[in-house]
Amino acid sequence: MIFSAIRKSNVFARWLDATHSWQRSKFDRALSSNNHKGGSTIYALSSGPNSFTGEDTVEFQIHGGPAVLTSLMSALSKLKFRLAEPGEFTRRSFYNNKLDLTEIEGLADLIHAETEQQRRQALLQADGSLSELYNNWRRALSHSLAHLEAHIDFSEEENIEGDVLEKCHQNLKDLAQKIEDHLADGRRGEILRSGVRTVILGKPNVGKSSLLNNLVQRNAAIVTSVAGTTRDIIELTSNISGYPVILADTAGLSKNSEDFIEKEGIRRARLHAEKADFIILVADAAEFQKSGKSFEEYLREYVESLELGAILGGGKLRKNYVVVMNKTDLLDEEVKTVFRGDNVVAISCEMKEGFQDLVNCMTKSFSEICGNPSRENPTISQTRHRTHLINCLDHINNYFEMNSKDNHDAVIEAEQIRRAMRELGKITGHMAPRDIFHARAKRVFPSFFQRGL
Ligand SMILES: Nc1nc2c(ncn2[C@@H]2O[C@H](COP(=O)(O)OP(=O)(O)O)[C@@H](O)[C@H]2O)c(=O)[nH]1
Ligand SMILES: [Mg+2]
Repeated sequence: MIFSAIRKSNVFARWLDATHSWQRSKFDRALSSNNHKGGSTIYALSSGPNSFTGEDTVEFQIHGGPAVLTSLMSALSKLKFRLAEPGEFTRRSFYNNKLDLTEIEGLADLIHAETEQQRRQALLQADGSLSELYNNWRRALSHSLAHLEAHIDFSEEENIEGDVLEKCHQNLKDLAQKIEDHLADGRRGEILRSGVRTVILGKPNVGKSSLLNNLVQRNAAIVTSVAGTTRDIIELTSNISGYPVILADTAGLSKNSEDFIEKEGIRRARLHAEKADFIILVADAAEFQKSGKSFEEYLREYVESLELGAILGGGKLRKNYVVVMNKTDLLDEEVKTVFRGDNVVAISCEMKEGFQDLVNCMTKSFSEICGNPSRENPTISQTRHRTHLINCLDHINNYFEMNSKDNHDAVIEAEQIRRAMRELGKITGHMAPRDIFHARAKRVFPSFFQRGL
């Protein structure tokens, strides 16, 4: 149970002595005079500004019975404490400049992280990896803006270096490139945060639902020998090697279905596949054996017959996929060795064989799809960040476009850089104008300070 003090200084001053050291005995007395006998209560004091909120905070460890808790809460409320509102501690740490918005988002993600990889990404963000990156970029913009404004105000005076503008343009170009590279990350952080959307596709009766059940280790989807059993999409979340996965079982893709419901199921399966991050294409190994074709030929014709060419990438399968040859228990021994290829796995749902190979193959792809976030290379984890970064880049590009025209107006151009800064500030929750002032004041006009102007 967490309480926050409403009148911080007044409340805590009573339990601090003249040297600001915490007097537990005084606090004990205050609680007992309000009818709370805590027994063996442990107090942990974090003094501001080094606490989570930046304010003085005390934590209690008490016996967990409801009566002890009620008595403590009642005593505390008489001592002018009240219950914290939801998120109030975090809000206070934001207002006290202890955490910025990206760190708060990271903290929320950390609390909700369900898999190891999500935890790692959230922890990096909560520890300020994204803030550091965006703050550095914001500082770079503010530096350029300061020089641009100095150029506007004083370009005719001699104390402005001639190549200031060129250097400034180069810095802005470098920054725009960095933002572009950061944006072209294949949405890695966002996918890791929300889960890798994985769709199981294939002909009816090849064992798609059996595969789903084996991956989530329960009978989630109905398995029968009747073709067209699965009609709607069945979606389940799972944790595969620390990666969060949203697995979708679909209706078998058959061209000749006359059944209205099955047709609708197929339409939905295709739509889902188009949006998927990863595709598991299931085929019947026994059917391949019967066909007498080479594996490559069979696979090509199978993809064509399902009309998956466009989704999987023009006949050639796109990168984020695995081909699963199911029902290997029905194969002759010598046929089992023909399934070769980086993204091909042979399994038997019936005998529960080959699943380790499948999981290894999926893990390898997921690590590429989700990336490996690090302190040096943090990834965008929210669409909100992406939107502001795109806006920021647009403003920088607008700046160069305006600047390339005849009779351009330097003041209007500079405003684009100010807007670009503001967009980065919106990601971290910082305000831009104060930064511009500091940059102008400290970096560009140090002599004004010396002269006391
Ligand atoms: N022999 C054998 N039969 C399987 C295997 N996997 C699934 N089946 C059978 O194939 C039929 C269709 O399975 P199902 O999972 O419903 O296929 P779906 O239509 O693709 O979802 C069922 O009768 C399953 O018992 C396997 O590995 N070996
Ligand atoms: Mg099915």
